[in-house]
Amino acid sequence: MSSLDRRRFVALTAAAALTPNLRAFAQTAATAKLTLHTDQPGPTVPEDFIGLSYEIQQLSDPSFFAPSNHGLIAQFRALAPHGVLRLGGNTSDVGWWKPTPNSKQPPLPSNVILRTPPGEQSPMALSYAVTPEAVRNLRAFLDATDWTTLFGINLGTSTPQRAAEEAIFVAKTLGPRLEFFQVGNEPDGFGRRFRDKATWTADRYFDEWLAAANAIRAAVPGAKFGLPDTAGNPHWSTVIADRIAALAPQDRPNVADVTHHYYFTGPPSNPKATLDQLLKTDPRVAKVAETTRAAAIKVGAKYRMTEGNSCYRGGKPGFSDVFGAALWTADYALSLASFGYAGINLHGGSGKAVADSLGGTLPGELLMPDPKAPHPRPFYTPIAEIDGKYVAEPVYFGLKFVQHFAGATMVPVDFDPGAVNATAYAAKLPNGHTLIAVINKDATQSTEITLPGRSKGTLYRLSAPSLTAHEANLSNGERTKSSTLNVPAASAMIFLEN
Ligand code: BDP
Repeated sequence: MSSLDRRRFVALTAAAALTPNLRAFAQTAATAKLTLHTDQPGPTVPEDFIGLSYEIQQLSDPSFFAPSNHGLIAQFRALAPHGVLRLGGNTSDVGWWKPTPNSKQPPLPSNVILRTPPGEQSPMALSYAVTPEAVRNLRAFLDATDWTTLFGINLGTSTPQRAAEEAIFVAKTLGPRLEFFQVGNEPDGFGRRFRDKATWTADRYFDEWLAAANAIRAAVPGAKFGLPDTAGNPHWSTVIADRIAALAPQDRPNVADVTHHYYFTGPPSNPKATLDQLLKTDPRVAKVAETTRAAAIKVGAKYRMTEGNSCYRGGKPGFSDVFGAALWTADYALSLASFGYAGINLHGGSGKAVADSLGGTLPGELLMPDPKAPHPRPFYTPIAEIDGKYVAEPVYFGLKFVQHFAGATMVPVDFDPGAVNATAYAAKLPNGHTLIAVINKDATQSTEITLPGRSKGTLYRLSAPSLTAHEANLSNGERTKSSTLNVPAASAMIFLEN
């Protein structure tokens, strides 16, 4: 089936499942109450808030992030005019820097205790080289997209000296396109693959990280860093912030961002991975935000969610790749904006790179009746490669929806949607115009809000035939003069006063 055929097929099957939505339209919408606290401005959403996360193993194919990859460049540009590409993932701790064609893969350092998680290929069987050509092409790709990058450096199976050698070339080649280095991916999980679980702690990690960061700083004056890039364990941010704050000012590496990851759930077989659960508000988000923010303030840094998505281990079919995940993305990204995050990077990329990050497979494929049927690989990717084309998936449109808030200052709201599962966010653009987003995650009930005094503007709607449709549509904007806005079940809307 071609990608177009596939789209048409899913659109038709989704249309057949439309009945609950139609029923909702027939009902009178529940009225929601929205109050904006314009006198208490919140955080400003950076212009480069929106980002994507890829396995840095993608660099093993220098033609991927390259100026010749026009289809991918077009998708990046259409998503955000100035986004952030994060390169990392599990593969960043098995890559090695190959400065010349004759360079040989270095031996494993003595502090590595290699483990192979059950059912996976050995981490080192999946190691690969990063070459100068790949980094040069990456620079040209970033120039073509007008994006910047967060560059992952191996901590799990490398040495400070090798980290510094790579960093010199990367910093020189990427220039202003490099935001910062991220040394080590999800170090809180190193006990599974690279270190002795019994003795591996946040302090041990920080000692190793500092040795690598200091080697990089000595070689690249002005180098900036993001850390700890943890999978879970938000208290690791507290530990590293205390350790950094205790260093003499001249000994402190320049920390740009305190970083962490977030997956709503996982693995794909987890019974919690249902749209119903995904579309509830997860209290963990606010808790992690609070801890991360406190750590960032302590070290004078920003904070960013550098890798995340709906379901770890590559995502789940019918969950990560459907419209429900787009509504989740819009809601989650706007909640991070209102908590003052510098940005969000949803994880994705090529099936091979993400499968390799997981020891060689995408377990979600085992849940498909026919794994050979065309599908996004990995399931959660914002941009899929299907039949040789780069296809924007539902979560991509969730991010694009939130891109409307770039540069705006969040305005706290009180929102009472009654019995409807909906959320709302507001902001003010630098020109003083108000933006309001309502995300109606309810599968059956529509909601209606009244906008006193702000009725002229443009509406952007994020919609699909149903929560389980394999598609999303983001409208280009329609004029409105009505002070009552109806947000149908399973859809989202932005009102832009103008
Ligand atoms: C994260 C890893 C990334 C994986 C992802 C996943 O950093 O490399 O691809 O989870 O499990 O833990 O999908």
